Amino acid sequence: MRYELYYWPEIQGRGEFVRLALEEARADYADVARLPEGRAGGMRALLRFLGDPKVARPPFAPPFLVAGRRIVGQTANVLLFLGPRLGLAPRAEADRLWAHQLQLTVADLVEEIHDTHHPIAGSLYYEDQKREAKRTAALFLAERLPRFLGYFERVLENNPRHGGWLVGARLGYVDLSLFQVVEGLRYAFPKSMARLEGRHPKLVALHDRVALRPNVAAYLASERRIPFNQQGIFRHYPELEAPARRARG
Ligand SMILES: N[C@@H](CCC(=O)N[C@@H](CS)C(=O)NCC(=O)O)C(=O)O
Repeated sequence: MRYELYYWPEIQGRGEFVRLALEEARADYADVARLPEGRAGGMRALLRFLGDPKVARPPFAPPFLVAGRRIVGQTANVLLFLGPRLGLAPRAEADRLWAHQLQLTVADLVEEIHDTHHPIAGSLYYEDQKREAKRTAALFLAERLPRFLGYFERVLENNPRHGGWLVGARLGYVDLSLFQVVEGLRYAFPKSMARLEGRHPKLVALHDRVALRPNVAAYLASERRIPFNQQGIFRHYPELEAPARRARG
């Protein structure tokens, strides 16, 4: 099966969670919007798909995947679809649901990370919501991030298979996503991560093991991996890590 991934060509964004699964499995896929502009590739192909009135089940936003006649949108849903096909999902239904639940929690975390620099609206520039971003980021780093990281650490600790992966005894798509979250957080919030990582040794170990997977390592070293930048979900604005000013009164 040749898969077509549709995602914005210049950022890792949410598309990266799908890319990592396809790359780990060495799946045959095209990153359509990054292909030369034409009927079968480029941004026009992506936009045409989004706007095509003939598509009965259109995706709301990228990333989405085309597999034969099927079009699958929503990152967690794409991974739910791809997981068993790429050998990155557990067999039992209860375990698949659990993996999907964790992936949806990753999606929640990603949304909150995005909101640290765009708390008011995605359509406004960061510079136009900087004050609100500072408040949002301070609360995110003090309250929400430790809660999310602590949760995933607990999930790793509680996995009865104790193999270092989130679900069962084998690497799955959620492990790849959590690797990406740690990578992104290190880029966006290096000081906070330096402070928090010591408390989350299993999460750090998971990250390191994923980075050593031969297919992942080859991908990360390739030109297919877009570097982090200031347009994606993970952005490094040093001012968002500055210590919060004490509230008065
Ligand atoms: N919940 C969706 C969110 C999709 C999403 O927000 N995609 C962004 C890029 S990462 C986008 O292009 N949004 C355009 C829009 O919402 O209009 C998912 O996890 O896939």
